[in-house]
Amino acid sequence: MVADAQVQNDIAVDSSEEQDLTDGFHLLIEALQLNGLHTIYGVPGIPITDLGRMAQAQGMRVISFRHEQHAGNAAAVAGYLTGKPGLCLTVSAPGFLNGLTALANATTNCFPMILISGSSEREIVDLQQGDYEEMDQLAIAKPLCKAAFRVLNARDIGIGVARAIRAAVSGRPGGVYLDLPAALFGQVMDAKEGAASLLKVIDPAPRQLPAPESVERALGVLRGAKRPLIILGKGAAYAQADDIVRDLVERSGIPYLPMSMAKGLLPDDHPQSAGAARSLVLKEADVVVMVGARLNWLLSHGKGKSWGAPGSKKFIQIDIEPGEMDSNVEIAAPLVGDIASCAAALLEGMGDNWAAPPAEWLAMVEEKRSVNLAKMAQKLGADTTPMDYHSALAALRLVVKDNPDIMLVNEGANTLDFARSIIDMFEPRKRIDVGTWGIMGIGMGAAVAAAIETGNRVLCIEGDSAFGFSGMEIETICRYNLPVCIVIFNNNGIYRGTDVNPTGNEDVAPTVFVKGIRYDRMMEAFGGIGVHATSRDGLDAAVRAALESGKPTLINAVIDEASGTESGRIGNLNPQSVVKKK
Ligand code: ADP
Ligand code: TPW
Ligand code: MG
Repeated sequence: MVADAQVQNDIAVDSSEEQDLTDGFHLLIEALQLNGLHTIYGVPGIPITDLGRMAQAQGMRVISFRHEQHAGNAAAVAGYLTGKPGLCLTVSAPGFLNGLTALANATTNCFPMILISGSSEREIVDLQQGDYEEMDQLAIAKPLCKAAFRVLNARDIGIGVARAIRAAVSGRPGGVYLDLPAALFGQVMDAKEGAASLLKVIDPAPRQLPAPESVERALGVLRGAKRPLIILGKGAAYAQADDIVRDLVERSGIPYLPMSMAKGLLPDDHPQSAGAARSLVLKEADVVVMVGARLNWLLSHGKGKSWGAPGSKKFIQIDIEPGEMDSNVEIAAPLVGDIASCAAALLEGMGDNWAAPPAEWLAMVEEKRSVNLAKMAQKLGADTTPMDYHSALAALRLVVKDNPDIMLVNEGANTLDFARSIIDMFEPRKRIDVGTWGIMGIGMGAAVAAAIETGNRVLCIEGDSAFGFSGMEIETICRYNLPVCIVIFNNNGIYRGTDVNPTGNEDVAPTVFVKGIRYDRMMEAFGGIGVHATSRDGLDAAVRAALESGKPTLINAVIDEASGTESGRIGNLNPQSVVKKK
């Protein structure tokens, strides 16, 4: 293949003349490095094995996974945490498809990433002549990501990378596919011309200022509010405008509700947090300021019973994507721009004498909040054997409180929903979870990226089913000796371990796993530390030891198999059969 590629060289190579040459491999690596992209998550193989080797040799960090989906999830999380596109590198067809789920998921979550995939020979693929791993990858990727590009000539690599970066991070961030046919890597060109063809993208995610009249309109709506509420979403966390968002919340005096991954943008114990009065504020608020959050299923589309009487609310929405406005309900004051600029403009318009929301509203929220917090404290006090979700999470809650800088990764159904509401977060962008799709399988990829990108310790709280989707990557965690502690909430299955097969035949129910699995022994197989924890104290001690040592650790936490509920907190989304079969 490489030999073929060299036939296509743009320039004739005259061996009698001393000429410095470069090739597609080197140009790609240099283009990435020039743009400050120094880490690749991927799986090697034809045609990108040498690319990984050379990237490592040139000083890039190349993190090899056991499956592309997890490398892709790592790249997406790297994008979320850094605001630069995370890179995922895959082989053609099957490797590409494995990475594509992560690319689509990144796009859905508005995380910037670039899936770079090698592909087979264009001429053969397009004539469907049966090449090795033949597939029209560009066409398949297109509907599943924000933008998709193919580079055919080495001299276009610089532009291709620049376009991919800009598409990933500008406007609403998302996933970009970059298709690189095998022949490209071996293409040779003059080194000087090659260097000149690369570009460092200038201002890849330019500020987008809101129109002054939009700001005025928003302030007008806000001034008329009697029961205002701010909802912070993961877009606000992504924007890294932490101080300005905090200023907006505090100067306005408005209660706020963090969406799952926005927890910690302001500390969850902040006096204005309405997290513990969620149902009340959603129902009763008359003006809702959405900051980098969408009115999708996670917020019941901004309508219905949980939002109180129809027409009882006005929405102000800050978002960089104009098309997001009115997606589900009317937005009374759309504020299109980046969060930092929009929040700054609102703050300026508010001035220093902005009136706090009516005391009656604040008292109503506070009362509900303290009642709910007291209820929760009581539930967390019970130390049950076997552990249930509350008793296990009571221990982990304190671990996070004592270590506010740790990165928390969380997936599962009950394991997710309980952990999200029980574990307070204290710093921005420390919580990574299943995101907009509620997807299982982000766990280990997210853990690897969290450790690599931040250098912090990572605590993963995983349902036993959720863990299974990416479990093999604990070898990756051990191989790179990452400070990751995985706690598996082992309740023998999906939602519960108690379902039975009503027919009485030998197959177990579809939601049930082998009873009493010892996941801790998997970790030992890879040289990590495995712990079997059957009590709250045992769990607490094991997690603290893991964080102290920084060694890859997996704790198999035994959870009462009857303590979960169907689909955690979203059981209402399950369709129900009305037909009764005997
Ligand atoms: P959550 O799930 O936390 O509610 P979503 O993913 O639904 O959050 O919403 C995030 C929103 O933030 C998206 O609509 C996206 O366009 C927007 N967004 C992302 N980055 C920025 C930014 N820098 N400025 C403004 N809006 C942003
Ligand atoms: C890619 C469907 C939602 S939650 C879940 C599945 C399979 C697992 C729940 O069990 P777990 O948690 O993790 O043991 P717990 O504490 O309730 O027992 N495939 C994908 N994504 C989703 N969301 C599913 C399937 C699902
Ligand atoms: Mg489970």
